[in-house]
Amino acid sequence: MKRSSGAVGRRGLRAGLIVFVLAGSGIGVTSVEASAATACPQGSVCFYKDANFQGGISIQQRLVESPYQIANFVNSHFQDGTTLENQVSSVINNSDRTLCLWSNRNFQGQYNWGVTSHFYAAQIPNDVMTSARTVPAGQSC
Ligand SMILES: [Ca+2]
Repeated sequence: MKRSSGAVGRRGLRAGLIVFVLAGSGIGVTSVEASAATACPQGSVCFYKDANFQGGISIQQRLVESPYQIANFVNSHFQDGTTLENQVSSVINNSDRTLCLWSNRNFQGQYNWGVTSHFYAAQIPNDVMTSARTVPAGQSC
């Protein structure tokens, strides 16, 4: 997945990420939302290898139940067996918690990213995320 300008370069957590859905590759918000709803089960956090929920899915149960975190993506995988580390490009958070992502292991790094409960991000900073955790809705990462 090539990096798309406009979806990267700013730091900080954001709520909802609607701006980045609109700034994606031209796919309408309505169609993205419909496909997202069917692709990621209710209550789950789903990572995708490519933008717009393409290229392979990974559903990470450790983010929606104890320990509610993955300190290093290197040993987590997409369904095709490839590592999550530095590969995630879009995210659906269909859980009741806020999802937080970082570009380095142990919740560190240049990029952090927040995806509100029951929201999605059709494009996040491409191929850099390496750790994640969830917090109760309304709490900061
Ligand atoms: Ca990717």
